[in-house]
Formats: sequence, structure tokens, C-alpha cells
Amino acid sequence: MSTHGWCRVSRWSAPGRVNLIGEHVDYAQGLCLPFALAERTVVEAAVRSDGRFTARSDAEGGGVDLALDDVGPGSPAGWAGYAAGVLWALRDAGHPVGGMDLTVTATVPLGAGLSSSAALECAVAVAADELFGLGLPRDELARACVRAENEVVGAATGGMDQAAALLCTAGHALLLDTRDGSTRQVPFAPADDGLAVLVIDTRVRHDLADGQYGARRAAVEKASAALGMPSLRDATPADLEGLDADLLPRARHIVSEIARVGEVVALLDAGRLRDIGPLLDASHASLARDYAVSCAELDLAVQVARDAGALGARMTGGGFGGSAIALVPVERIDAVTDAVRAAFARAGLTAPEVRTAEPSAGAGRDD
Ligand code: GAF
Repeated sequence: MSTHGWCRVSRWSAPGRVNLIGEHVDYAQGLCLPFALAERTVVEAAVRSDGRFTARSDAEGGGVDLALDDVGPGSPAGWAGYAAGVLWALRDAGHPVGGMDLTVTATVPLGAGLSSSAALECAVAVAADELFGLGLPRDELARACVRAENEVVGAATGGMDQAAALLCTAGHALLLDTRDGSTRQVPFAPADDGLAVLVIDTRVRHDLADGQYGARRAAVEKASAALGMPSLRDATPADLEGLDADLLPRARHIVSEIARVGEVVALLDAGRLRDIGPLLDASHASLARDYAVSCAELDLAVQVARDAGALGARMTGGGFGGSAIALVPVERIDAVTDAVRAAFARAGLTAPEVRTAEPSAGAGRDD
């Protein structure tokens, strides 16, 4: 904690995430298996008594200063909407939230598909929860963060990223059932098996509010409606046979991906992390072919990582850019990293960022 003039300023932070498997199913009542990264978004926050919200960030650039009463759908625009939107959602749910000064002092890499937006939302949520003495359960904070993103920013995302940022614990992946919101901590410590998860940021940036994400979500909802089901969670491959040709592959991805999450969790529960590689590969193939959310750079990263010794690899997050993950024996980390960098250089692409992912803790107070 530090003091700036009369104000007491404290720090809170929330992590980015990768999703091990269960992609694009969080808006279809499916199962996801994210884990939190060591990379965190840090906010310094202090209460204001005049009902205004100010925010600035060196990484994002620019800042805002507006009355909380003026926060709402589309306002403020840009990155500050994720932060202000959380206060708006908490107030809208009846919680006594007032003005705040916010400084974002470090961020999860932006636009890398590692959930920098949810990290910002969730850091603000835990700050507001403590500063205004709300004492809310984490799942309720997660709901406020999702509303900020859906209603203030206007991105029709599901709730996986916010659940990951708020509920993940170190050394675990979070099994999230988005049908009832239930969660289970699944022990996940790749280093214990001589493995590492590499995160390969392709440096291709994509905005989840640009229409493609919403189009996939709309297709899934259309497919459930056509089948007369509340969601595709309980659909079988046979159920899908009557769907139109444009909806069939989208629905097939959802149904097959949910099944793969169950298989991965069973293998992890049985202590067989080394055996999940083919399921990661199948997830990527499904996302690329059936769901059409990959891109050439992600496909290249995944293929080269496998060829250089990864046990399995897939895109992670919303896709159309962002990051891929690869499950790699520790003795192959350098070989895989070098091979991916060399392949990107040969193809004339921007050099990717490659880092190892450490299953880390969720959001909290830093000092
Ligand atoms: C993005 C969204 F924000 C998540 O809700 C999820 O749908 C993910 O893409 C794909 O699994 O990160």
C-alpha cells in the first residue's frame, strides 16, 4: 500500500489464462479447462468521494475521467470500458459502489489471446469488492465482469476467461461447467511429469468485438434452436445429422470438443498427462476445419511445434490470431521454440513470442 496525498492506494491483480481444452464452448453450456498464467494485470485503486471514475494505463495509452452515472453500453469506449463496466455492472446489481481512481501498472500481453481484457475486469472487480466492502462471492464478481464485457464493451463473449481469472489456483486447471457454473480444481503440474506448456503468441491481433466471434455464437444458437434443444450440451453426433450444411460443422465442433474435455480430465485424473496430446491435436483440427476460427499463423505454430517434438498442440482462446499452446517434454523446449521461430522467419512473419506457462493463482490483493 502507498499514500498519494490524502488517498490510500492499494494494488490488486488478476492473471491471464490459457485454455488447455474446451474452446468456444463456454457460450454453449459446455465444459472448459483453463489455467491461470503467471502474467498478471495489476491495478492501483483508490476510492473517490465525488462519484467520478478515472483510469489511466501506460500500456494501453490514454485515460478517461467521467462520472460513474455516464458509464453504460458503449461508454467509455476502448479499454477503459472493461474497467468502468465492472463498476457499472456491480451498481446495476444493487451494490454500493462509488467513484474510483484507477491506474493500470502492468498488463497481461495485450491482444495475445491470453485474456488481457478479463484480467483487467477481474483486477478491478476484486479491488472494488474490497474498497467498497462488498464481500461478494467470486462467482458473482465473475458475472459482473461478464456483463461489463457483453453490455458495456459489446463483445458477446462467454464466461470462461472471467471464471479463470477469479477462480484458478496455482498448480491446477479449472474444470468449469458453464451449464451450472460449477467448478473443480484439477491438479495440473506439467513439470512433475517432465513436461511444459509452451505458449506461442503469433503476434496476430484480433478483436473479439469485430463480428466473427459473435457470428460463431449465433450459429451455435441457431443450431440448438433448429434441434429444439436448450443448448448443444447434450446433443450427440447423430442428433446433428438433420442440420443445414452451414450449421453442421459448427455444431459438430461443439459436441466433439465437449467430449474431448471429458476425456482430457479423465486422463489428468488418472495421472496420464503425457497421453492428452492427441486430444489437443484433435481440438485444433476441429477449431480449424469445423469452427473456422484458426489462421495460417496458428496452424503453422501448431504444426511446427508437433514436428519438433511437442506431444500435442492447439490454438487457445478465441482464435483468428493470438496464441497456440504446445505440450512439450522439457528437453524439447529449446528445439520446439527454435523451430517455431525459424519457421516464422522463413515465412516472413513477425517473430512470435514463446514462453512457458506456469499454472498460477487467480485474482487477489497484492499489497
Ligand atoms: C474468448 C472468449 F472471451 C471466451 O468467452 C471463450 O469463448 C474463448 O474466446 C473461446 O473459448 O476468450
